[in-house]
Amino acid sequence: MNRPSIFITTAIDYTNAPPHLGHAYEKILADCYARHYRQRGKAVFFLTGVDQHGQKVQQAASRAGIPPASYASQITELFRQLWQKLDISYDGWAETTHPTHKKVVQNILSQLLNQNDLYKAEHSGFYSVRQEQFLTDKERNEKGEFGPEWGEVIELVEENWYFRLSNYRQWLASFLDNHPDCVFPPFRSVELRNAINKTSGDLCISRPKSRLSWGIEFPFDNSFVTYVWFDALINYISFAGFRSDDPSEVSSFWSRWPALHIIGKDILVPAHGIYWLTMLKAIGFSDDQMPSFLVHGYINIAGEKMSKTLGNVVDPFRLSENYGAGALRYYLMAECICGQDMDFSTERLTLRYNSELANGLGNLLNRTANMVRRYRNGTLIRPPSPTPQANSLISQAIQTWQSVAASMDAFKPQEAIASIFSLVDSANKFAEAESPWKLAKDPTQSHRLDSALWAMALTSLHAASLLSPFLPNETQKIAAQLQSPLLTYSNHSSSQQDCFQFAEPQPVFPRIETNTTS
Ligand code: ME8
Repeated sequence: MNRPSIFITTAIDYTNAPPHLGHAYEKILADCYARHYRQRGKAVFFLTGVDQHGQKVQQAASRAGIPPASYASQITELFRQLWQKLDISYDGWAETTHPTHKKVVQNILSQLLNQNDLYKAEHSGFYSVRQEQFLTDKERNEKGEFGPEWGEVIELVEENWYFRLSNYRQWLASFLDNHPDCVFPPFRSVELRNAINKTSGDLCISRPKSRLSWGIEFPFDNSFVTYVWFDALINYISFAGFRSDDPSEVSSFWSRWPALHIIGKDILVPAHGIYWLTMLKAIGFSDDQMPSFLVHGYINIAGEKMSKTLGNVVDPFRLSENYGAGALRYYLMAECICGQDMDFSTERLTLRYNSELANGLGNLLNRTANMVRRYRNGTLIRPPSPTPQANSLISQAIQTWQSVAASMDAFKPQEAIASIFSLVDSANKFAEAESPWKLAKDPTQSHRLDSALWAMALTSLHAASLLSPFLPNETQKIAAQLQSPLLTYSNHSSSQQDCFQFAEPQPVFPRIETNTTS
């Protein structure tokens, strides 16, 4: 990540149902990255939002007996509230019903028509009336039939607009051969490359208004709306200034682009890896302007996929009410391995929070604050030449910044957190070894006492600063207690800090009692 700016996006979430823990995980992951790169002095543009069109939303609205626009805006509000509760610091917000987005989508459709990348054709096939979709052989059951879940299945002939994806298939295959690193983790890149070999044909990108009205109208054929994916993917550029009427917005767009898209494993193939890359190529983006993908795994519950049918969908509002947004953010980032599925458990959340935050960092901070107040009246002056033991702890703190940056760049946030906690551990062990409470009894040990307390206070500040992308709220409280601003990558090693003035100690990480329910 040597670029001076970074453009992070997440998938925009369907507004057909309220947010679940999987949505929260993706946004927290992206937010930790956005905050981490801001701390490294990069110009970050973090875009997220909601996918408001399409059949799923139209169907959910009709079940609720309200117009799709009202339904989508109610669910949109829930997403916005959740991101606020979870301290998600996005810079751009995408709502696909926004007129600016609609204009960009229509503009792209017209461009593709003019360059002969679109054509109209008839398709005949089996169609599920209940699910309102064409069925393929993949939907047949073991008996080779369309099961009762599809309701009445009829043969239907329908005219639609198609995007000449097949014109770009060869390009996509060689692009991926030359840029396998554009997808992380590597096995997902292989999965995408294999999928390209199996794809054929073009992409149907319209739906007749007679069966789906909730979408963006074709600018040159008003009896059709745009297929939801063709509409939704464009959010990544339409809400970042691409083809804006304002030239300064357009130049900001090009200073941000290409994006790092953070998406779940279910939407790499075919949506992002095939549709989006070929769409960008057709619009005119060069190979150097292609985005990259961080593909995360799923949050499962007791080994099972979260689903309404299983009744195991975890409500992130309730979790953050019961445990606090910080505990949830911390646990998800400390335990996830980017790219792999993760089993969610409130027991693990409680265990990690209590042992690492309450007992680890919380304890370091409390004992430091209490001793500085007791032995130094709350004010600690930097000793001119700290003891070698204190210096060694301080050097570890300074080195941790590099390990954290390297782990984050390698998409290993769990390793970044582990190196911060090895620093906290060292500081607590240092406290035991130095035993400032014993040094305080002997006036000849005054310099050693100052050194020990100084190293502990400074390490608390380093650890809190390094953790701030993960725990923005709690680490601000630590900074307030140390009466000292959090450090950044540009000032951590040359900090001119020469004094700590401790405020009244407040427990920043109160223990979670194990009888709290999820
Ligand atoms: O796919 N664990 O929306 P969506 C982790 N609107 N992540 C999960 C998850 C889980 N259990 N379940 C879903 C859409 N996700 C489209 C995206 S982008 C132009 C349009 C992730 O609400 C999922 O992988 O179904 C996706 O990245 C995001 O949540 C939104 O899913």
